Order: sequence, then C-alpha cells, then structure tokens
Amino acid sequence: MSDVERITVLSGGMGGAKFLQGLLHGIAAGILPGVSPDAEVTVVANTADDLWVHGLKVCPDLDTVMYTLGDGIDPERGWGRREETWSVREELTAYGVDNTWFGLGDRDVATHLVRTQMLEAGYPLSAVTRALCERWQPGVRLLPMTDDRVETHVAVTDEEAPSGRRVVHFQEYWVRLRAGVPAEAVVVVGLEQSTPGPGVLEALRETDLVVLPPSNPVVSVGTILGVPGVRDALRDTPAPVVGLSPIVGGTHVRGMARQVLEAVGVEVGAGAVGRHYGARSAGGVLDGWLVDSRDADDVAAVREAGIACAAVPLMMTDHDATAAMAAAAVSLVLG
Ligand code: FO1
Repeated sequence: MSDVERITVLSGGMGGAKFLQGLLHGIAAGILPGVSPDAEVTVVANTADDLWVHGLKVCPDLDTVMYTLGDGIDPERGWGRREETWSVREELTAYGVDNTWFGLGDRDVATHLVRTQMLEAGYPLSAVTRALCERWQPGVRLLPMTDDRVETHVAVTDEEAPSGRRVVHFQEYWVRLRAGVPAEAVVVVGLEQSTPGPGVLEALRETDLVVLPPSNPVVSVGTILGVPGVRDALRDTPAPVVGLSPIVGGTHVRGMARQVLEAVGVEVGAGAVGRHYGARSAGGVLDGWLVDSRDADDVAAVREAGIACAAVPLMMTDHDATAAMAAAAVSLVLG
C-alpha cells in the first residue's frame, strides 16, 4: 500500500471543516490505512459565499475552516468566534444600518478589518489568508479556490417583482431567507472568468489523494469544480479522488443542499450526488464515493456509473467517527 504523504481536500464551510478535524485526528492517530502520520493536508476552499458587508470583506468558508482548525470557532453556531460579543452589531442596528441580519461578532470583525485592509493595500486573498493563518495555525495549508471575486447569487420567487423573481446574494438566501423559499436558479457570478488561486492546480496535480468532503455539492464543492482548470487538473491527477456524501437518508444533514440540488435539477440522493460528480473514467471527477449505511441501496447504481462505492456510517458525531469515515474513504480508493 503506497504511503500517502499529501492529501488535498476541496472544502466548503461547516461540513468541510468538521470533516477536516476528523481527518487530521485520524492522520495524527495513524489510523488511516497507508497514510503517513506526517501527511500534509492542503485545503482548497470555496470563496463564492464571500460578501462585502459594512465595507468589510467576509469569507465565511475560509474563516470557518481557519477558526475550526485553529480552535477559535463557536462550536454551537459552527461559524464565527466562540466567546463572542455583539456590541458592533448592536450599535449598527441602533444606527438603523441594514444588513445586520448577517451577524458580525466583535472578535470576528477584527478578522474582516485585517483582511479588508490587506486587500485594499493590494494583497491577493491568498496572501491575506496566509497572513491570517499565521495567527490561527490551522495545521493545513489553506488556499482560496481563486483570488478573483466570485459570488453565488440565488434567484428566488418574488410575486412583487415584475419578472416574478428576484436575485439575492447566497448569504441573504441562506441567512435572511433561511433557505425557506425555493431557489429557482443558482448563478455563480464571475466563476467563468476566474483563475485558480496560487498553488491550487499544483495541490490537485501533485498530491497522493484528493477528497471531496461532505460539503455542499452545488454551492461549495460545485463552485470549486467550476473554477476553470480545476476539473482538468482533477481528471489528470495521478492521485485517486474520493468523495463522501453530504446527503444522508434523502436529505442534507445540515445547511441547504436539498434546496440547491433541486434548483440545479439534481435528485436529492446520496447515490445521485455521486453520479452527479461523475466517474473520472467517464469525464467526471470521482474514483470512489462513500454513502451512509442508510443509503446502502444506492451503492449498486453508483458502481454501475463506474465509481467504487461503499456504505458506511457518515454522521460526524465526534472526531473518532469522522476519522473512521476518512479511513473508509482511503480504503475505498487505495485499498
Ligand atoms: N450564518 C447565519 O445563519 N447567521 C449569521 O448571522 C451568520 C453570520 C456569519 C458571519 C461570518 C461568517 O463567517 C459566517 C456567518 N454565517 C452566518 C454562516 C454562513 O452563512 C455560513 O458559514 C456559510 O456561508 C454557509 O455555508
């Protein structure tokens, strides 16, 4: 069994960050078959959830990975800082400022001030992220999928609008609308014009294993795959590519994968998402796909699509459970 020294993970926010915690735990414990306890992990993170609010650049998925692995995350919320206070938000509300539906905690504001100042000084997002990680030491190399501005917007039904629909930023759809209205379309503004960030293509080509964690297959992993050049790099990499289903028992565990999968016309099923990613041998990106034990009936159809598949417990209840998932993913493609 070849020794895996380098692992690259394409990550969104909470689901990806939680998976990364278990992956790092499993690597350090030496329980991932064929993976060196010194294996290095590179994370290529989605930046299309990013938004400008109150003049500050907020990067939710980069920050969720950085705070989670740097032990600064609020574990209940799954985003923003623990031991947070909200004076800035309260003062903005008192001034009648809108957009306070997107809550920035006082500690979190400091991150956005540093990021915004560095961006305005001309540093690319990748350099900013590297600087912020100097403090947080997440234990992985954290790369934005691109340094270019890319934003996910969602078209929602709106009777008052002349066209009957309105387009909102993804964060407004998710946070203010609570993903409570049907997403008619998902558009990632700027994606076609974007270029992979520094180190991204190398992290896909020069690695021993690529993992698609249980992040959102449309607005997180899907956007990363949409950066021009990323799919080609995945198709050409010598490393096996394995994914874990974010859909368990016919719906998402957390977040809004069901709504956005419906918006893009993909069946909300563990096997269906694996087939949506597609087999590398058929122009897709996957060599292997893990579904939860409850979705064992989906295994045959995934295999028929040319993707190795197994059904194992996929609930990330604690680091050991998540490490076991990572071990199953490694075994599936490096077995
Ligand atoms: N999620 C919420 O549900 N409410 C919020 O007010 C909120 C604020 C927020 C601020 C910074 C940040 O990094 C994340 C924040 N999130 C909030 C979570 C965010 O919507 C998600 O992390 C992802 O964008 C969705 O995957």
